[in-house]
Amino acid sequence: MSQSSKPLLNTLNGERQPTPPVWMMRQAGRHLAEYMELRKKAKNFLNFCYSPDMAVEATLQPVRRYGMDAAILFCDILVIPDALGQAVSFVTGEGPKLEAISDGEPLPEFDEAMLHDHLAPVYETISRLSESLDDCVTLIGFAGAPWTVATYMVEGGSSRDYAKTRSWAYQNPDGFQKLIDLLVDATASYLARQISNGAETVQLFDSWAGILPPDEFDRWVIKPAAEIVKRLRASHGDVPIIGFPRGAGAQYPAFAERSGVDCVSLDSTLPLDWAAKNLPAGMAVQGNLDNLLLLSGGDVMDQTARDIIDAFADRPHIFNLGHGILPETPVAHVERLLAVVRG
Ligand code: 1CP
Repeated sequence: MSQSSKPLLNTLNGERQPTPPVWMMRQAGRHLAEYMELRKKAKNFLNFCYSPDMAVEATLQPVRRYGMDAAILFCDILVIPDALGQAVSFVTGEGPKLEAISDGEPLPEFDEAMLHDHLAPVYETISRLSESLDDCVTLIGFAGAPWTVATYMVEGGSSRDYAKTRSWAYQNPDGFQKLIDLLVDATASYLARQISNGAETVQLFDSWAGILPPDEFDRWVIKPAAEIVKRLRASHGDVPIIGFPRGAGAQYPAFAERSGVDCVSLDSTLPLDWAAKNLPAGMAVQGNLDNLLLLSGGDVMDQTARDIIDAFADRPHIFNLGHGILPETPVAHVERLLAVVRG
């Protein structure tokens, strides 16, 4: 296998690197002063996502400041409901707001041409990034996984217990399946277009996968991911895919074996020795420092980072957090963590 000049892409392709490549989920935005400056110029958050000039700049900020091995597209998982016609707004301090949909109401139509038309600025952002990034940096595209995006569409925003979504899925699984199928179609098509515009890998964020019992996890998390992977393999067989079923716990190995992804992103709750032993041998993993430990910093952070690197010493490993970087995280802690990881 020929090595590219990109350590992160090589890792995803199964080639373990002497030093784990590193990036951090939600590295763009949130904790950077230069992001907050840029954010002031946008009319609202979605407008920011749909403005290639600003989105390119936000994507590049953490790469410039820290020399991360990857740039992740600056966008949000909720552009999919927005593009499907379920208007999304972000209220500062309150999170996303959508007009909730429920069982019995007609679902949005899937009109592929309309979807791509709406998301054209995102593709423009990706193609500009792909031309401007340094040779050693990997460009990551992403989308929310159907289950996680469905929770926002059904709850109308963030939720503590996802009761409406879970009730719908229990009471009328065939009806709920139609919503998931719609999201599989939209997400697969969206990711394929990100790849054809220059994304070198894509990550599927299933942030709320961890609340589902095993049968539900299989139907609403593993199967939709497997279908998206299958479609991307058909159109772009050589592009590696990262899956992040956050909170999946004991169900991580089943996801790793059956979704078809090339790499699983691990949250911080997994015991390292258990994960190293129970995930398929040789499979690439990404993770998994607690984002609060990065915020806290200090010797415990350094030691935990070394333990993570040691635990995955015999497989391809990308160093990352177990969930997104928190807004209050000091830049100095990120710098220190990078120094530890890179020796
Ligand atoms: O006003 C602002 O600046 C909005 C804050 C913000 C930002 C910077 C939101 C609102 N989204 C984003 C960007 C974003 N979101 C990225 C871009 C790249 C990066 O920051 O590095 C990515 C990858 C996401 C993904 C995302 N959005 C997820 C999955 C990952 C995760 O953290 O679990 C989820 C669940 C969302 C939904 C979302 N977007 C924003 C908010 C406040 C929320 C709700 C979160 C919740 O329900 O807890």
